[in-house]
Amino acid sequence: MRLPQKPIGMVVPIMTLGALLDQKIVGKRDFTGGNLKMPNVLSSRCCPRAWARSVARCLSFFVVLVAFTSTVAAAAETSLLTGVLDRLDEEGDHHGAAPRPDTHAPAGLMGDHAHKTGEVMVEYKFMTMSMDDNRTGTDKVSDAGALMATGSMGSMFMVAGTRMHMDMHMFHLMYAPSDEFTLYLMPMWTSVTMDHRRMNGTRFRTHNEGFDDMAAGALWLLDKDEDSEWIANLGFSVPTGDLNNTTTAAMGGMATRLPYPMRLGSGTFDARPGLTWKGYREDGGHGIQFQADLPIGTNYRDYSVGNTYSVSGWYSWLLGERVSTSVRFEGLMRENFSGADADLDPAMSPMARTNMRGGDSVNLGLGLVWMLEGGSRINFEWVKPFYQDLDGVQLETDFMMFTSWSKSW
Ligand SMILES: [Cu+2]
Repeated sequence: MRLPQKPIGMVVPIMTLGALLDQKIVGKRDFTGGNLKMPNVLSSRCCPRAWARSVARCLSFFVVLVAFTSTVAAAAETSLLTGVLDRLDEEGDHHGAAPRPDTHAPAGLMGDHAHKTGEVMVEYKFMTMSMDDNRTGTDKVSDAGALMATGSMGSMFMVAGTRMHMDMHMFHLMYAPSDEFTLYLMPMWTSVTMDHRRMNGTRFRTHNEGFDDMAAGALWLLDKDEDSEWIANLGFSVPTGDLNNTTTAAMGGMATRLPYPMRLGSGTFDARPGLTWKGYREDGGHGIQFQADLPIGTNYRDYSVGNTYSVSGWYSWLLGERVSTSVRFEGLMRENFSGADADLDPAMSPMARTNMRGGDSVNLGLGLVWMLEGGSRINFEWVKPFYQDLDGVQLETDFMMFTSWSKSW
């Protein structure tokens, strides 16, 4: 009875992955050798790129559709066979001797689980992200090529970023006043280091760190039956991150404002609504999550970061009572900023351009959850973008890694 469902759930995403990888290889070109005939990255996209973008969008939605249909099929199937969540309740998700590891989603997601009345959870989550080389649209460009991709009639940028490394330390606190609502608070500390190249070939490094915007909200358990649950995330962020930090490395000792990608937050209150559906099988779990980040109004530096939308579908397998592993596909859409910080000169660097902030990506995540003695969890996920289409010139993401330790009581 289970047999037909499982191959469909696995094979189609793998085929889709193959198609996307092919597309990326075909689309890859390198702009080296001082060729000034760069495509105008600000004008409407050329046909192959527009085609690639629509294909990627179709494929990412196809992945989600497949994940959705396979999870619904699995839910229909397992509800006939078992009451997995009933057994969870009997065992006690957080109180029992052997709770399932996979009631938490892969580590790259949050807002994915609710707690029972009176429960408290503490979590420390560490995220590291590495970005190397620039990309315009789906094409890689050299460091020199990134300086030329201005789009404004032959002039070049003075500076472009060549590499960025970001670490985030997240302290996650959850408390459930009732079975229906779980409240959460998540202060974050961000550290960013970026390497740059100037037009004359010289290089320099800048660094910024401090509190990022703080996430908070309530998770609302909309519905729960014996082996599936719906959770709405009534989330928001508080602008605790500083946008004013400066560097003296760029302009020979003179303090200049750090550009958009190195700033510690949006500067606005953001609405962060989300919706998660999770289902459980005897041998694992699966789920879908939609999550948005919508800045409200304009910040004190006269701009507004772009809306962000993500959709994830994942599938997990129990490898034993204490360990589960997962595969996740994520489609991520970032819009460009509006307004502009008057202290940043958009002719200086692509990182000072509000119209070079958006882009789409499709990511693959491989995860592992490990329940320790005493009921705490280690949750790990490695995330690799395999398709990126970026507006203007921007650093491309090479990988992200999430590691967390959590315990509830
Ligand atoms: Cu929790």
